[in-house]
Amino acid sequence: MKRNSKTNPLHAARHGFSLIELLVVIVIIGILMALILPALNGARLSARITAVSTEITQLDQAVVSFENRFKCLPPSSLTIPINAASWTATDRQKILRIWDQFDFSTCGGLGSTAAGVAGSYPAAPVYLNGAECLVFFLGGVNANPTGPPQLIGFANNSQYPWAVYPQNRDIPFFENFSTDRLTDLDGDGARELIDSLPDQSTPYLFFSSQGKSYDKTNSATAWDDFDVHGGMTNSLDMTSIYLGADGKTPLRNQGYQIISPGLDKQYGVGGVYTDGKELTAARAIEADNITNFSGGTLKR
Ligand SMILES: [Ca+2]
Ligand SMILES: [Ca+2]
Ligand SMILES: [Ca+2]
Repeated sequence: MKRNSKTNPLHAARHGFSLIELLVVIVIIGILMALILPALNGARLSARITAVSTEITQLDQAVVSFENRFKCLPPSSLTIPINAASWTATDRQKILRIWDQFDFSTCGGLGSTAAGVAGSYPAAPVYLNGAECLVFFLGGVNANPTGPPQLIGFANNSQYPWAVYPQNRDIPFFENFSTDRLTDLDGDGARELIDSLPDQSTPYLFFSSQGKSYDKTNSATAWDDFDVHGGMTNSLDMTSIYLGADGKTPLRNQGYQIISPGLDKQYGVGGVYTDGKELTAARAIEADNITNFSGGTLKR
C-alpha cells in the first residue's frame, strides 16, 4: 500500500523535527554571531592600532633620514615672521642648522615659483607647532596651497630651500602623507597629520629636543633645550609631553616624542611616565595613546 505522507506519523514527526532543527540552527548562529562579532570588531580595531604604530615607525625612519641629511633633528616649533628682521635669534639658529646659507631676505625662496623670482614672507606670522613641524620638515613645502596639499620636499639649495619651482630637490622624507589625513586645525596653511584611527580628529603630536640633551634644572619654565612649542596651541605648550621618573627629564631626552591620542582622541596631561604605574585612574585617557617610546603603547 502506498504510504500517505500526510498521515505518515514518522514523516510528520520529521517535519516538526526539521523546524526545531532550523530554530536551533538560528539560535546557534545568533549565539555565534554574538560571540564572533565583538571579536571581529576587536580584531579590526587592533589592526588599526597596529597600522598607527607602523606609521609612527615610518615617521621615525623619516626623522632618521632627515637627521642623516641635515645632521640635526627637525625642530618642533618655528615662527615664520612677516619680514627678515623679525626672526627671533632662536628660530634663525634652528633654520641655519638645517640650511646654513638660508636667505632670510627672501624667506628662503618661500612661494617662489620660478628660478630668479624672489620668495616672499607671509602676510601674518605663521606659528608652526609640533604637529605642523612634523609635516613641514618631513614633507616639505606645499606646491598647491589652494587645493589638496602637495608636499614636494625642499629645494636642494641651502639658500632657497623653500622655493617650489622645479630644481634639484630633497625628496620628502616621508612620502606617505595621505592627503585626506592632512588637516589644518588652526587654518594657517600649515598642515597637521591625523592618524588612521576611525573618526580621528586630533593629529600626531611632536616634541623635539633637536638632539640636545635635556636638562631642566631651575624652574618649571626652563624648557630651553627641549623644543617647547610642541603642543597644539601656539603658546609655549608642553601639554602631553612625557617625563621620566625625576619629573623633569623628558623621555628620549636627546630625541623626540611622537604621540597619537589613540581611539579616545585625547592626549591627556602628560607628565611622569616610566613604566606605566604613573597612569592613575585620573589619567586613564592616556592609556590608549600610541607613541614612539615606552614600547609604542602607553599602559596602565
Ligand atoms: Ca600653526
Ligand atoms: Ca595648521
Ligand atoms: Ca588617549
